[in-house]
Amino acid sequence: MLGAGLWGLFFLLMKKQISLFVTVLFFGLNIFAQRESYTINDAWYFTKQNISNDSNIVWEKINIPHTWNNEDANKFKLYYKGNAWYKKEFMLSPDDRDKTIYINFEGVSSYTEVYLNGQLIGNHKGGYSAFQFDITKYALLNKPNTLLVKVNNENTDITPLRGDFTFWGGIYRDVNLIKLNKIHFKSNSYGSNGILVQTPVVNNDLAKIKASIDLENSSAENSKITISCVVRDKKNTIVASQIQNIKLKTGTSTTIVCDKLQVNTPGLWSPDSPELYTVETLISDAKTNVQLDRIVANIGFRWFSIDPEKGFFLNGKHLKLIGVNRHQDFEGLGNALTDDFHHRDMQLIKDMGANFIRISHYPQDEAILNACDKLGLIAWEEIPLIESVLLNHEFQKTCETNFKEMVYQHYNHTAVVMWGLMNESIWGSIQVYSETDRKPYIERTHQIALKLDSISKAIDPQRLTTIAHHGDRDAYHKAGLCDVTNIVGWNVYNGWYGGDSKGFAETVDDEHAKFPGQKMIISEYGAGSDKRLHTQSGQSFDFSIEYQQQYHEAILPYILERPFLLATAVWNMFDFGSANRDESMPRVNNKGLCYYNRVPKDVYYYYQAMLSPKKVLHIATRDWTTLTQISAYDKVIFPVKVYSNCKNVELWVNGVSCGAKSMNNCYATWNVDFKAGQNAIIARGENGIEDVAAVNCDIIPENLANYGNQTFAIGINCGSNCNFTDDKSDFTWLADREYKPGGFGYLGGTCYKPTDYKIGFNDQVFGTRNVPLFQTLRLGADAYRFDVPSGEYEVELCFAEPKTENQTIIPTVNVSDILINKKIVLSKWNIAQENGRLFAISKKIRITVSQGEGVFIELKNISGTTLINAIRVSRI
Ligand code: GCB
Ligand code: CA
Repeated sequence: MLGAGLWGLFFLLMKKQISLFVTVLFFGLNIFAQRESYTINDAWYFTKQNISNDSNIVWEKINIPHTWNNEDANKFKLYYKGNAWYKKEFMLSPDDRDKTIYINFEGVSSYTEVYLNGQLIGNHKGGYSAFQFDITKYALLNKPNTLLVKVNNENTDITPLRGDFTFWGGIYRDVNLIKLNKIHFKSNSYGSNGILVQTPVVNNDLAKIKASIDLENSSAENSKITISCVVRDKKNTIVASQIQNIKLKTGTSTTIVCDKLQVNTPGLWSPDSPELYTVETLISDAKTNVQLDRIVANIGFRWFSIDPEKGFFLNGKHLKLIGVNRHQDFEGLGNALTDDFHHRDMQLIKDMGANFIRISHYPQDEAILNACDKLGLIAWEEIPLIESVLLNHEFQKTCETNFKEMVYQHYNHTAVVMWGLMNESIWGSIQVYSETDRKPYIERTHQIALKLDSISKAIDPQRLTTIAHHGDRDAYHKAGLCDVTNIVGWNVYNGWYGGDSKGFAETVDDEHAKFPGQKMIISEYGAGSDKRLHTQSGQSFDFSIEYQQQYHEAILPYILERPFLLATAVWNMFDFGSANRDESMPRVNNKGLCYYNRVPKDVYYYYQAMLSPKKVLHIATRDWTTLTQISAYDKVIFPVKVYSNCKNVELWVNGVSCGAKSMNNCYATWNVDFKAGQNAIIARGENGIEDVAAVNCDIIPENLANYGNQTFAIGINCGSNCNFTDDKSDFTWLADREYKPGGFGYLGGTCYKPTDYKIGFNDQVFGTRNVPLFQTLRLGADAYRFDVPSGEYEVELCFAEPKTENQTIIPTVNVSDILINKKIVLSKWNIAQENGRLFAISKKIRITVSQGEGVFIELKNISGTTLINAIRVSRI
């Protein structure tokens, strides 16, 4: 079926060769008056000063991508949100006289005003989509053009109004100059490139392609043009084409449709085989055949369906979608990233074995969408309509515009299967307003959802719509928000924000039983972890690496057992910046399967072993390579876990086999003997696959007398189940423990737990890097005792009093006498009175320990309760 179209094209190409020869002779190389597009990221000037009032402007010379928050938002909740200015000079050549010139911004956060040579040429609301302006009539040839861009990241009337991530301000994606022939593909006002490709029919035998093409003639003459659409397969062979001749009057634009394109027995696109075709669209002069404009899009052929019981089907086959959410920022750089960062992220996601990505919570760089197409990752993309809305009409309009921008700009990406309308959309309204006051907000949210859904169906009828809700399920059902979209997404945090991981299964089963027709995605689930915190008895909200592993090892099997969960996405693939957040790593949300700098955590390999078709064998000790353990012997028994999709794995430690184990849920754990110092671990699976790791072990004797004359230091992380390691000094503070004669630990008291699922408090403690050490504390302890040998010691007592608000467990005034070996060292000690709250206090006291007395630290309560956050006893 290489019908008339192809022959037509063949002749066209033949003819073009001849005319090409002719025209080259006459006009030189200028005849390829095609689009020219290049970045203008270089040598901009930046200032946060008010350039209209201030006469002493200090401009900083920078390159784009750029954000002005890469330093302050990593430190402060109140990072700079306000206006800033960017300035850039660029030249155009006299040859640009006959061209239409656009300036294109791929992403500016989040309100932008663009001035060229002193004139306002346009503005844009929204920090995550591209926009462009026609600058032809303002541009100067052969003279410097001055571009001035005002940017603001306050988001007072632009979504997101709120959200658990940093609103990095700046021109943080590429800026392009695009020069077009006067006759060209015309971008619509939502930043499409002028060509929208659909596949209205795809099956095993046939794929039909429909391209809708926007054209503009801004030349002075009426013209006759030829539009050709050519589809090529992966070997670059032409498989379909269509040619149309049209007349386009001067000063007009039009839309034409190419819908005669079809491919027999198409190679289908899927995560396992992401086969892509190209659609090349050309405008040429009908008389001379000179090419005027050209755009090439990638396209894949696939079809999909969803079923409330059976889940997702791609190309007629069941496909469980399992993947991750992705935020775009990177440690120390904010959102100002080049494409190589985006490529690496997507490769990491693919290599983990995921087949699904929720591009959250906003449209991302074109590079992300390209990677999804090429790597085979099915995508959900959404706009950042998060937590709350404004009631005014203008706000709604902006949301609609941002939504259309996303759909039009990423329309041609095969990977995208669903458009997300909003995230946890009424959570903020519930938090902020009373039951009655929130009503109009919830109603407006519903109204916006209906509108966005209808926009999606009108522009892009083949794709599905979806939405992500938080755990207050009744509220969303009551609001009608579960009845708008094709799919309903739930962010389910049992096992983290309350309850345990079993609750995850209960929640989704309950929802499914109540609403059996609902097509359900788990749009988020996750747990935080901090590389400095380790335990052998993890619990929710301790931020230990081990609890996060345990959580995911429990949840993923629940997901796999439930076909009605058509897709799931871990929150989050990467740790990310969230300036409002305190917790163990202030300014960071640490629920990533990888660290903020993209190094995978061990738990990444659990997913890889479970999901990836390739052989995986990973000794899961990389997050905890320096152990400090207590032992009565010269060795410690320590559980070593291996993640693997091998059947059996044998483990060796220091050259001795610990035996082979069969993998269950893609892991097994060996209790091995570690000696003090370096320990070498080897794991071997089938077919010669092996992994090698090293763990350094420091042993603290159970009986401290065994230290003899050695120098040593023992730290206790009071009120915590976790060891805490200072990642700069490498010193480890051990999990709190009860005193046993000969050893060390507390006498009396309780561990501070504000709720049954949290340990310690989450507010930031200032004056320290070691925030988690100070967030956990022991309440009402009578004493700590260390049965150390006699000698000279330094005792360090660490305190941080929590803030008074919501103080249900700890009294607000706490005064105690603190004694060491019966001598008062801190009398009538009132931490908050002397130092304020949420501040790290360390008192170091020198003492001489004589025979048999050890270090006996008494906390004698005067009023309120005694509290202590950490203790270190060091021999000097
Ligand atoms: C959510 C939000 C997401 C947060 C996440 C969390 O439900 O949608 O933006 O970052 O929870 O970590 O709390
Ligand atoms: Ca502590």
